[in-house]
Amino acid sequence: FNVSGVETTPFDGQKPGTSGLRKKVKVFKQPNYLENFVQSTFNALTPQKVRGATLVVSGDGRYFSKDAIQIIIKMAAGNGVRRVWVGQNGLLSTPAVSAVIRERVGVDGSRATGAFILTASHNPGGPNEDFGIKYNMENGGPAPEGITDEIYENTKAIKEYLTADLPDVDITAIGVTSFGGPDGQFDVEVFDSASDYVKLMKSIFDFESIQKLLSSPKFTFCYDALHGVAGAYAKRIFVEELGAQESSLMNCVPKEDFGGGHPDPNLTYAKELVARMGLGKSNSEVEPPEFGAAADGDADRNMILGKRFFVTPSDSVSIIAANAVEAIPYFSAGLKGVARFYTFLCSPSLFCVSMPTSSGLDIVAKNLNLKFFEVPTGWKFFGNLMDAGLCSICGEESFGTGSDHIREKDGIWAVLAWLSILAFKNKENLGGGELVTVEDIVRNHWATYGRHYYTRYDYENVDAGAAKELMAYLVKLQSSLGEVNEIVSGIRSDVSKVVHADEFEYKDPIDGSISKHQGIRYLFEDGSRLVFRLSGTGSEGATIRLYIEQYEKDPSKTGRDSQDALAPLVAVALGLSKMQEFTGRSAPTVIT
Ligand code: VG1
Ligand code: CO
Repeated sequence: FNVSGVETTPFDGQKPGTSGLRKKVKVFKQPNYLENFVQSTFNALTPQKVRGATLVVSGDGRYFSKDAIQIIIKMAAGNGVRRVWVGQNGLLSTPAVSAVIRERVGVDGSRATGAFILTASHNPGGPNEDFGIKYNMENGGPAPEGITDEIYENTKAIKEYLTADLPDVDITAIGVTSFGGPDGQFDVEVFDSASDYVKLMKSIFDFESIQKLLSSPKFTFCYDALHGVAGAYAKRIFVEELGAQESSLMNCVPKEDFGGGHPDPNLTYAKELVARMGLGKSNSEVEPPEFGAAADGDADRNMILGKRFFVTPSDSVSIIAANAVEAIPYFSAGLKGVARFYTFLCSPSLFCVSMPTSSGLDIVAKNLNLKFFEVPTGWKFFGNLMDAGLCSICGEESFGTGSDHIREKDGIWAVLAWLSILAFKNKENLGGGELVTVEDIVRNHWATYGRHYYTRYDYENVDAGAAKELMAYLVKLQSSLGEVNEIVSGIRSDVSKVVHADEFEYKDPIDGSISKHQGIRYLFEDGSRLVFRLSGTGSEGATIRLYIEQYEKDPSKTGRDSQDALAPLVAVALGLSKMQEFTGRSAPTVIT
């Protein structure tokens, strides 16, 4: 093949957000739009990461992915990349890409040093919906801010991109296609999307004990992939490896438009699962399963449900952390031997959460005598800590949970972690005795550690100017705690005092980099918190996120309905921020 430079001019707004560049498909389809971003990424990498390198290119299978993969293959060849690895049909979940970078060895013994992941995650897909792209580094994690800033700078000055005159490559069949170019051979290797990931999961969890649980008639299970890429893994893992019934899988055929739905695993969008689990307005006569879970489009998020019971993501990560050593071989002496166990006992900080996540894990960490880190929103901030051995279990309130087995959050891992805990707690109960349920585990956790009532209000697609003004107003307001407390007590006299307010700023303890403006926090005397921040994953307008949290230590008061318990704080948050006045919205788009 021949390589040529194609002249181009910059597009505005190609700044990667919390997790890559996400825009409407129509925006991505403009001539040179994707090409500019890909070339800007190549130009931001050191030459060894491009010339002669092996790159993974795949994603959640959303509309426009197949075209994008062909474009990127040609540009990779044009930029001197030696090999491109593609999951069959272009499918790889975000956690699987991370696993492939870290673990996979190619047919010719090669290893990958990076990946383009094609996904807009939980955003809808289809010709009128969203597409997205992000670059992951050789540790398997999202490019850090230093790189994404450079990519953005490059997009503002780009004049040319390189591409090769290759034919389209068949990505439906497993195998290697080779081409000869000016620098020698270029290969495209298409491989099974699931096997590397399945192998990794089997090395972390005790599949035999999970299989006993899943095959017990006492335990019923269902999993909803919301037509995202998780479907490509669910059948292999839950049905073929662990013996769940095929009928326990819902929406597990990946679709380009996610069946027209919103592939976001929460109580609003995972309607079918929510009904099947006996939550919401279902009045079905059928007894719900004991356990249900869902994933987002790229399978890095998870929602965990028990029978008629919702587990908040903040509780979920705390419970996994509190039970990990006992229930999951990876965290006990099992897998990595004494070294890992020793680290677990001695490391000063193994748990990490993003700032808006509830302080629940903080309390577990204190109980286990471990410190923990609080990072800004977005998984890219966990990577450095993990690489330095300072973080092994981490989570975000946004249905993201994971560990240092890879450098992305991992939806199926979270489900396997919960199944492991259930299997462990029910070791003796599967034959006779009463099943310890998801709800039992959560209520026991609250009894031991107290409960963090938690809710998030999202105001989606708000006018960007109005959202900025609201944030600016809150920044200004926080400088005078006296004024804040006057407003607070004027709204609800039963809410405690604000003792601290700030704009969250993070200094990475490993590379010293500083991330500013990561959300405005109001901290109350009784441990309650309000956090306001702007989303970095939307594709249109602005999304305001409001996080509301209240800690209850008294075991007799941990069983309340969370919206009831939080009502006073919600009123304070809305009043303090003048939410309706700024946004014109009397209610949020989504409550989770
Ligand atoms: C949201 C979540 C954040 C998560 C990010 C990517 O970001 O709040 O916790 O890491 O999505 O998740 P934001 O900036 O919109 O609040 V995913 O599953 O979209 O890769
Ligand atoms: Co996702």
